[in-house]
Amino acid sequence: MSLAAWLDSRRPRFEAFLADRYLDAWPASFAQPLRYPLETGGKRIRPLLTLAAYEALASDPGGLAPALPAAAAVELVHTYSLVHDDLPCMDDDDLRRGRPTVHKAFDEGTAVLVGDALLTDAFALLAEAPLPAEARVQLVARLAAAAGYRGMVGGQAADVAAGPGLGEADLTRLHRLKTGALLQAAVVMGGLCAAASAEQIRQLEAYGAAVGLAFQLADDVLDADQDAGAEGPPSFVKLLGLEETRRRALAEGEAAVAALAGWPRAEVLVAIARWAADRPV
Ligand code: GRG
Repeated sequence: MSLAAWLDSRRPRFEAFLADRYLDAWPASFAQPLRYPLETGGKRIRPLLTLAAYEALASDPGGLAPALPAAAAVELVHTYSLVHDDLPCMDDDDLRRGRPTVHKAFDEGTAVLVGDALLTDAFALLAEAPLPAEARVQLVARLAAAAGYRGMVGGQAADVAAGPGLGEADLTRLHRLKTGALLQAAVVMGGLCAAASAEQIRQLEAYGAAVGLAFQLADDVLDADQDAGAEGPPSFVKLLGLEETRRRALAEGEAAVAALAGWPRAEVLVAIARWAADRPV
């Protein structure tokens, strides 16, 4: 099956899983801001990675139900991070995905609360997933580590503290945490939902780390124009140049593919890795 056909069939099932969430919010006026950042057209790369890893390993991959809560939990954490990243005290962005950011569409206090609510709800979803208790505990631990100070928040702290002279090693470490940790967790969580072996989890970790770095290198290529100049953020393109950054993105994509060598059902994960390394959006 082509990646496009797989996405066309899995994405609606993921969207349907999230469709009614937060309609019961109280006060009722909180429902709209809670749903707004989930409905503004994200690529859903993280939850789709979770579902692809699950399908690569599950004994009955036809039913996605065991993996949908984990996929949604990862997307909720990603969405919270974007809402908080856009706040005036962070990146102070007015637009996200071409639409007003949450604090612009509503107000700053609401945006803080939306982020808080999405983050905490992610863990409620994992705790209630239709999986054995041990798997649910592993999912909670994996997502907490990837989202927190040893993962995305730590990477964001490094970014906030970063000066203009950041070297390649520190920039790589920053992005392994800020972007890579959650992408890697998304992949591994799909494996945990499928009761993957310890060896398969190690392979998914290697795949996820390489995809995470490829995704960020490709992001820097896509943002090369807008991030140019001394006042822009540190980036791989500034350190390595456009062509070398592109080359490394492709190399990381292939490293991800190599991590799954011999897997009989890795087709979609392979296609996603190659897309992440050379993506148009
Ligand atoms: C505020 C705790 C906190 C963390 C923020 C991830 C992050 C840390 C900030 C996002 C800013 C950014 C540009 C990160 C680099 C690459 C990245 C993660 C881009 C956004 O992810 P996509 O492309 O977004 O998957 P969509 O819109 O498709 O969901």
